[in-house]
Amino acid sequence: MTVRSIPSMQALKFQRMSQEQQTIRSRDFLEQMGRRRSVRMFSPDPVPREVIENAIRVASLAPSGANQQPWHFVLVSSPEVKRRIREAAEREEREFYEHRAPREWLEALEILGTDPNKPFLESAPYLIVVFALDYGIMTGRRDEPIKLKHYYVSESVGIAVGMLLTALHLSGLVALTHTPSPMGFLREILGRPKNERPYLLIPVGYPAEGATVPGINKKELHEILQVVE
Ligand code: IYR
Repeated sequence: MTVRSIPSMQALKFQRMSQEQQTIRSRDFLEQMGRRRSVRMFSPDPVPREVIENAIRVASLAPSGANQQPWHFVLVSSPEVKRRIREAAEREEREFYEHRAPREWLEALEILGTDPNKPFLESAPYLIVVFALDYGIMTGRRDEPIKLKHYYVSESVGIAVGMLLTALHLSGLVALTHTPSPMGFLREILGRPKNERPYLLIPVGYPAEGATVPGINKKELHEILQVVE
């Protein structure tokens, strides 16, 4: 990115729907999204690369603080790099489950049945690694690098990931938001610069034959919504 310029205002492209159409669309979308699940058992079947790239394009359309788009995505399909990521993640996860995690945290995780083994990091055909950029690096007039502070980074990247997960689901894929902690190894393995903080590791693909998921429920609307009229 080079020195910024200020864009002019332009007409919004927006088409109003009838209320009937809005209702039908919203119900259909709700029903489709109700089938989204976090999946930990992947088939190694390949996925069309364009489908993943389009989902990342959708993520890139997310709103962000001052439109700074403080994200970077790395798409990994190399078996060798996936193996290195799995090894490093399992090393951290073993430490987490055996030493670092307080009992209260392990108890909260019991409903998911997770453990330090992360075979999905190799079996999923793609890993999308999401980085959050706390600052950007611009090029000055004399080609010198200038740090540009970013605003609302976690909010912006969180929204982009929400849109990414939605796009992947609606494209017929399954995914997992995985957070081995700490995730610094991702920056090293993938050779990303210091201003990029690993944010999430998202295996993507098709579910394995006979895949299972935890029998968990979402809260009802009345539990999460208060209406003020
Ligand atoms: N990162 C660990 C533990 C874990 C933590 C939470 I909070 C989860 O929702 C799921 C897992 C793991 O991936 O196993």
